Amino acid sequence: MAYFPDVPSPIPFEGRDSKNPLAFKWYDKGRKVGTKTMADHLRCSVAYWHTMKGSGADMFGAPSMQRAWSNGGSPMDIARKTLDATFEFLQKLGVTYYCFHDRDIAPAGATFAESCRNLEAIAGEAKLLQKETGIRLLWGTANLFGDPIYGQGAATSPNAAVMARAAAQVKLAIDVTQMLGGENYVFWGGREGYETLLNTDIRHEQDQMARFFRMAVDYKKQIGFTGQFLIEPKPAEPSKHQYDFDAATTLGFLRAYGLTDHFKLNIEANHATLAGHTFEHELAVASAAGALGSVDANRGDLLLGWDTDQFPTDVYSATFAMMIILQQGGLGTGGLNFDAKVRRSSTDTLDLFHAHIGGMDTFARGLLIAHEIISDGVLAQHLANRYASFASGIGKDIMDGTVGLADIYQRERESQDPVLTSGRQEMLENLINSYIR
Ligand code: XLS
Ligand code: CA
Ligand code: CA
Repeated sequence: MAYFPDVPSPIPFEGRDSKNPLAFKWYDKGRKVGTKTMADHLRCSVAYWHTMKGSGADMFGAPSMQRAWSNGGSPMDIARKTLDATFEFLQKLGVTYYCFHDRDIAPAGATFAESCRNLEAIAGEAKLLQKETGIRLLWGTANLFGDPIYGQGAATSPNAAVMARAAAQVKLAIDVTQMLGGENYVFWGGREGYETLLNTDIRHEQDQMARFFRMAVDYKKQIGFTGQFLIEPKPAEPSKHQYDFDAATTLGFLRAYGLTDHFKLNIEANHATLAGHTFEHELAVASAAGALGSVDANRGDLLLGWDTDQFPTDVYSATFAMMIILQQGGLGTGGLNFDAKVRRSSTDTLDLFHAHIGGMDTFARGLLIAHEIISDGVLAQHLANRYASFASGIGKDIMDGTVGLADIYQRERESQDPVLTSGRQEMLENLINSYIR
C-alpha cells in the first residue's frame, strides 16, 4: 500500500448529507435493492487504460499527470508497479472488477514474440494479486488500434498479414482473459472501418470481420472459455466510418453472418451520443434484442463532438439506464465499467478517487430511483394500456397473422376513424421527476 497514502481503505459510505469528498453518498455496497445488493446490481469496474495509464496528454499538449507508478525502471518494471497500484486503487475504492487491453497491462516488446512473453509474465502476476485480494476481471480485450500496423484496420485490414497478426494477438488476449477468470471478452473495432471508398471494398472488409469473429467463436469453444463475447459499437473515431456504428447496425451485422448466438453488446454512453442517439436508446435497442451484455459507463460533452470519456454525473441518464437494466433482470456477467478519464487539469491521484466515487454514486442513485419507479408499476401500467388495443379485435388478428391487407381493407372501408389517444409524454416526464428527490 504505497501509492495512495492519504486515502482510507476502503472509502466509507457516509450517506447523502456527507460533505467528505472521499466518502460515498449513495453507493452503499451491501445495501439491498430488491433482492440484490447494490454491489451485485452495479458490478462496478475500473478501466486500466484511463485510470492507471492515462497521462492527461492530448493532441495539443504533453502529459499533465505524474504518477509514481509510471516512472523509473524498465517498461516491465513500470508494468509491475502499475499493476500493484491498480490493486491498491481497487481495494481502496472497494470495487471488485477491472478491465484491460493486453497492451495496458504489459508493454509491447521489440518483436511480437517479446510482446507475448511480456503479457504472459504480467498476467501471471495479476493472477496472484487477484487471488490475494478477491478482485476479478470483468473483461479483457486486445488493443488492435494503437500499433501503426493497424492504421488501415486490424480484422478488416486490406493486408492479410496484418489480419493474421491481429488474430494472433486476439488469441493470446482470450487465453489471458480465460486464465484470469475474465467474465467477458470485448471486441471494439476502432480501426475496423474506412476513410475513403476510393481504396475500400466494404463487402470484402465485412466478410473479413465476420470471419475474424467466427474464428474467435471457434477458438472460444476449442479452449472451453465460458466468458461472454461482447462487441462494443461506436460510429467513428479513430476511423471515419466504423462498421460497428451503433447497436442496431451491429445486431444487423451479427444476424447477416449468423453470429447472433455468440455475442452480446457492450454499450458505451459516449459512443451512443456520438452515433446521434441517447445512451438509453442504445441500451434499449440492445436489450430488446436480448443482447445487452455490459455497459461502459461514461458521458460525452454536449458541446464537443468527440469521445471525451468523462465520468458520469447525470442522475437522470443513470436512472433511465438502470430502468432498462433492471427490466431485463440485470447485466448477467456484465457490469458498469467506468471507461472514463479525469480531465487533463485534474492532476492529482485523489482526483481518480473523486471521479469514481462520483460515477458510482450517480449510478447508485439511478438504481434506487429506477427500482422505486419500477416497483410502483405506474410506467408499466401506462405502457400496457398504450398497447392494449393489440390484445383483442383487429390488433390481435393483425399480430396473429390471421388477416392481411385485403381483409383489413374490407373492414376499414366501412369503419369509423380511429380515436386518437394521448401519449401523455409531459405527464410521464413529470412523473419521473417526482421520483428524483
Ligand atoms: C474507445 C473504446 C475502447 C473500448 C475498449 O473509444 O471505448 O476503450 O472500450 O477497447
Ligand atoms: Ca469503451
Ligand atoms: Ca470511448
